[in-house]
Amino acid sequence: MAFQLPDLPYSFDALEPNIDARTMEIHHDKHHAGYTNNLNNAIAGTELEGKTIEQILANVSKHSTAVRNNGGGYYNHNLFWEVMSPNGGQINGPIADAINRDFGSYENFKKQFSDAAGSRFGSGWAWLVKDSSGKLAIGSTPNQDNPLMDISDFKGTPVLALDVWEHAYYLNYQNRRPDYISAFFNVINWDEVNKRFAG
Ligand code: MN3
Repeated sequence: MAFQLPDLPYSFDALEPNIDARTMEIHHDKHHAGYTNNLNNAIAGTELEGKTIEQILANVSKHSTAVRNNGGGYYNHNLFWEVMSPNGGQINGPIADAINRDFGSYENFKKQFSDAAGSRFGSGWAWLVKDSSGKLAIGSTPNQDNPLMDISDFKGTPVLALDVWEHAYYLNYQNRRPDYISAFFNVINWDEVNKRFAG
């Protein structure tokens, strides 16, 4: 069974004005679709057919660059769409307590996450992850790498992710990555983050 491009859980314009409809359309229908197709092409006829994306990423060092880049791109965008919502932005639930415990305050968390996203040189992702004890950490990865990959020097179970590739913001924000990062906090789907934190 090949990997499937998931539908966006909301309309292209649902996240406006924080993320514009045209960016969302191209990002999902072209970029994410491309990673999905290229991943399927890269694993076709290999031992990786039938494995879960998590199994593939956990041993990605053994596979081709195409599997690393497109497997990461497939997983990362699946997560990214889910952790945003037009009704997002209001932190609540157990993740709020864990953020206070591990970062001191929501404002400190926001600053550290924004710094990780802003200082990632070139293309990549910022992450909030948990370890096996539930402790949270913030970091970033280059390109389409992610914290599930055995080759990553930043590891953990992702609970929140932000795409800082230029394709994620350039139409609306041009070079102003900090403004895009700031707007992201208005659309974070904390209900979904809580689910991933509990899972
Ligand atoms: Mn992207």
